[in-house]
Amino acid sequence: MPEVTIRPDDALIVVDVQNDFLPGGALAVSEGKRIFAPIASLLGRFTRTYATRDWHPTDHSSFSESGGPWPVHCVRDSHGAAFGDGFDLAQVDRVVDKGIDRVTDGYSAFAGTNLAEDLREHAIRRVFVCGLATDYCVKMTALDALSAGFQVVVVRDACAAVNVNESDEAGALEGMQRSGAIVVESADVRGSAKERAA
Ligand code: VGL
Ligand code: ZN
Repeated sequence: MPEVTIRPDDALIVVDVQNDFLPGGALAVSEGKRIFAPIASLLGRFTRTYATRDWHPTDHSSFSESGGPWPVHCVRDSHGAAFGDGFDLAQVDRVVDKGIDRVTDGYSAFAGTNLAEDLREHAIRRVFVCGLATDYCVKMTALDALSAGFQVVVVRDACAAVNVNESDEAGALEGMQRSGAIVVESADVRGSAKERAA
């Protein structure tokens, strides 16, 4: 896999590292815990860092009781919607809430948010995407970033998949690459756009 060096016009987008997507949560990604160390290794190295939150109303259309595919998850202000312990929010410049109205599925960090405008305001041209889940919100965020004209780097080991079907992770990575994203490992991300404390 390729190496990539962080530039001043790069931003980091950490997608949905929330209790409900972590082991013990309502929609747990079984390997969710594995992403904490790779994410920690990325935090603090970007000009600008975003963390998204799935932030649903109690009657969200994606919930099975409303006819959707998922169990109730990430209801706004609930424990399940809170960021997972061990995710260092102090290193995040902006939290982006998504899926806040009843009918938007909210997979993409760009859907119904002003993330694209915020990135442009800060002269960001490339985004590094990581978090949960590779096959839903990470994928849709990466694809929308490409559509909005940003270059996209997906940090594979800093993501984990729901894998409703066993091959969903591979399919998602392939789909993102086919659309123009670069997929790297966190160990192959070099440099920093920020002065780091010694
Ligand atoms: C997600 C399913 C439903 C995700 C969010 O964060 O990938 N998946 N809502
Ligand atoms: Zn959701």
